[in-house]
Formats: sequence, structure tokens, C-alpha cells
Amino acid sequence: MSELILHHYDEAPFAEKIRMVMGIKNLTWHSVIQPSAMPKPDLIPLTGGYRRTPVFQVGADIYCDTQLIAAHLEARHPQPSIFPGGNPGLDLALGSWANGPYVVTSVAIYMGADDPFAGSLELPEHFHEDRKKMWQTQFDTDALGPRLAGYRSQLDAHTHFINLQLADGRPYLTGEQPSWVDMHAMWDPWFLFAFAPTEAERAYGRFPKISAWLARLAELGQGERIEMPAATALDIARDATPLPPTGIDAHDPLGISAGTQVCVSPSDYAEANIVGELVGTTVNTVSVRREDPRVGEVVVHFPKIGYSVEPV
Ligand SMILES: N[C@@H](CCC(=O)N[C@@H](CS)C(=O)NCC(=O)O)C(=O)O
Repeated sequence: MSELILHHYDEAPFAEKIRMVMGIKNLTWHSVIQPSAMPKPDLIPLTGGYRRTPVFQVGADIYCDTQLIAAHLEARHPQPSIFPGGNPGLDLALGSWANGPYVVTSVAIYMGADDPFAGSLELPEHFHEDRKKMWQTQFDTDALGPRLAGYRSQLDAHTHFINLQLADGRPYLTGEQPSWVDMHAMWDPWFLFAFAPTEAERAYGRFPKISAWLARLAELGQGERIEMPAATALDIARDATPLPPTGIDAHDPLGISAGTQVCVSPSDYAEANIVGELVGTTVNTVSVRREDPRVGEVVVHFPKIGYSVEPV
């Protein structure tokens, strides 16, 4: 079986979601550490411009966004499932809550906090500027100060969802087993404890059930993680052939034929234009083929939710 390669960095909470999935499924995978801020010279040849973290690679197939990566891992390694309650639709749909209003609230708090570098993380000097630019479609970082109280009260209302679920003493949000819902919900506390600990303490310090739940999630581990140099991952992509194209979904309302040059762009934050030949769509994915001088032919897969697709 082809090797599973995760491009990430340890401080990335979205990557932590996928590392936890690796832990639940006890998978063996290769870890390629990418920079936490631009430039990313060993990632962009694979993705064609998508800069976010994590990115998942199997040979010459590149999977962007945790929504897609989690679904792909579930299809590839169904047991143990990340949908143990038998509600995959609901568990996936909660991504639109987690990746949207919930995440934006915590990022706004971090970006607007008095000392956004209060955490003990080693981040590049230009990290804050990089993130300011990346989040500019969601908020003006320089104007966040007076709005912090509002964001904190939003965060507490989101946290209340977690407290409601944990109130009856269950170990995980949907019951006895960890699920994708836990991964969605842990993003904000995990991020704030790492990046803005004072804010995290304010938000979660008085909820022992949340601390116990986070500790339980940390015990899931990461499966078997093997470090891999970025150059090796690029060589693997160069030497592999992408999976055969799926073609266009019969009910696809986009109305774009296979073979058309298209531009795929995140429609939430971190503007990027990934241009390639449309080779496949499903009800919830879009795939484009690209040529790159370093890696040759690759196919980059995106979820449809949160991404626009336009002919160029
Ligand atoms: N919707 C994306 C969001 C990914 C995302 O925003 N990741 C953060 C890191 S946790 C990021 O990309 N930050 C900028 C970077 O790593 O360059 C997903 O679910 O994968």
C-alpha cells in the first residue's frame, strides 16, 4: 500500500485534528514538517498555491483540507471509525460550524489579545504579519482590541456546546468512543492553550470536564509517525502516477467539462488560486491535474465546501 504522507507542523491545530485521526486508527504515516508561515517552497510544487496546513499526500495525489483528508482516511481505513455513533453526515456537517464561526472567534481572540505571543511556541518573526494578511478577509487585526469582549462572549457560547455534551459524564462528545466531533471541538481549546494561554485559562479554566476531555484526547496519540524529509516526499510525487480520473459527477451543477482549465480558491480565508485541468468531481470534491517542474504531474483534490471553482 502507498505511503501516507502528512505535510504539517506540530503547532498547527488543524493538523492536530488529522494526527488524532491517525491515533484513533493507529495508522503508520510519514510526517513532513513544513514552515508555519510563507514561503513554503517544498509544499507549493505539490499544491499549486494552496498554502494551508495540513496537506495530505499519497503518491502523486494531494489532498487539501481536513474535511477531505478525514473522509479519505475513513474510506481507506474504515476501522476504528471516526463516526462511531453512526452519524457520519452530522459529524461531517459540524465541520461548517467548527471551521467557520468557532475557529474565527478563537483566531480573532488570539490575533487581538494583548500579547499574542504569550505562548511558549517558537514561531518565525514574520508569523504575525503572515497571519494578519491571511485573515484579512475575516477581520481587520488592528481593529480587534475593542471587539475582544464580544469575541470572548462568542467563544463562551460555543464552549457551552461542549459543556452540554460532557454534562452527563461521558468521556467523549458523542459517547464512549472518540469521534470526528471531538476533533472539531478540541480545535479552539487546543489552539488557545498553545498560542494564547491566558485567554485559554479565562475561557476553559473553570471547566474540569473540559480539561479531562482534552487530556483523554491527548492520550489518543498519533499512530506511528515516521519523519520524512520534504525532498523525499517531492521525489515520491515525481515518481508516482496520480490515480485515474473519476470524471465529472453526473449530477454536478457546476456544468464544467473535464479537461477545462479551472481555478480553485478557498472562499473563507487565505486567498489562493490553484489553476489546473479539471479531471473529476463528486458530490463533495473537486480534483484538478497540474504539471510542476519539480514533481511532474500531480492531481490536487479539494472539498467543495469552502472552495469555489471557476473556469479560467
Ligand atoms: N479549512 C482548512 C483550514 C486549514 C488552516 O487554516 N490551517 C492553518 C494552520 S492550523 C493554516 O493553514 N495556517 C497557515 C499556514 O499553515 O500556512 C482545513 O480544514 O484544513
